[in-house]
Amino acid sequence: METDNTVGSNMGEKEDMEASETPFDPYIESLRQQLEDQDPVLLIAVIVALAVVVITCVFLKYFLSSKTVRSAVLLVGLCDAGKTLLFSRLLSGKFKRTQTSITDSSAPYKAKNDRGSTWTLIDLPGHDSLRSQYLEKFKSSARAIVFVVDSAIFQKEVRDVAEFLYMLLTDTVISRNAPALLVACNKQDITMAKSAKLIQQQLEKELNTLRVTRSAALSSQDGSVGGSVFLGKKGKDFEFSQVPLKVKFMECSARGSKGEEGDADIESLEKSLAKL
Ligand SMILES: Nc1nc2c(ncn2[C@@H]2O[C@H](COP(=O)(O)OP(=O)(O)O)[C@@H](O)[C@H]2O)c(=O)[nH]1
Ligand SMILES: [Mg+2]
Repeated sequence: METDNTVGSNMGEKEDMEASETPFDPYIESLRQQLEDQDPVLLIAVIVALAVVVITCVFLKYFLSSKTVRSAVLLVGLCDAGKTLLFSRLLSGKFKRTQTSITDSSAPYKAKNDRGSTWTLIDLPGHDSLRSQYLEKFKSSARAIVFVVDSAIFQKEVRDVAEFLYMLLTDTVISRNAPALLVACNKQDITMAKSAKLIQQQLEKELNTLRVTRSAALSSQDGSVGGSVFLGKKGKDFEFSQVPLKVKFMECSARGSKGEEGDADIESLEKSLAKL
């Protein structure tokens, strides 16, 4: 009797153990039964719906991120055009003595509009040897390019300015993204300064000649330079309206008419930055 009891209780324990090892078995079994009973069409529909949700999420993320990535406003131009002073004026309104920049500096810039958009303002060094290297780094994130021109000595620099612009306008990445190109004709406080209209006309003329010489150089080099787009429309004199970028010429003075203590005259630039 005693032994029977022990055997019985042992078997009971064994059963308990088996049951506790897989406590979900009955549920999984019934779930599988239900799924088998169900219409396979419904199952496919559920899977398709899930896939659509996942794909939408991926697309949204890609779309939103590609929009947020392009939030940089680049300050470019030749040396001493006034980029660094403009950078400081846009950010704090203050006058700052500047030194030739050899590296880039960036800061968040709050546009003066109701939306309160914030762009990353980037001051690029203008020196020949560093120019393309920094441009390469930032061009794909550019929402706008502020091209600063020294209007006071423009006549002397017109060729260099045109060459710099040619490089920007024939860049594949820049033409594809088509950021706004704001040409800031700076130093208008100086009496010798050329007007924005005159600067635009002279640059169009210079770019027109540059295009002829450059494409001649390209074809004689069996076109292996590649990677650049044709400037403007073939068979037509070059005009800024022909490029995919929205180009706007404006006059400004980072120094301002009242000198170092006064405010800068940069309203037109600020207005354009607010509309980006
Ligand atoms: N008169 C005048 N001088 C300016 C103006 N903007 C910049 N400058 C001066 O031009 C020089 C070069 O300016 P900077 O900002 O360093 O040029 P960057 O090389 O393009 O960064 C500095 O001495 C500035 O004070 C301006 O609107 N008017
Ligand atoms: Mg500088």
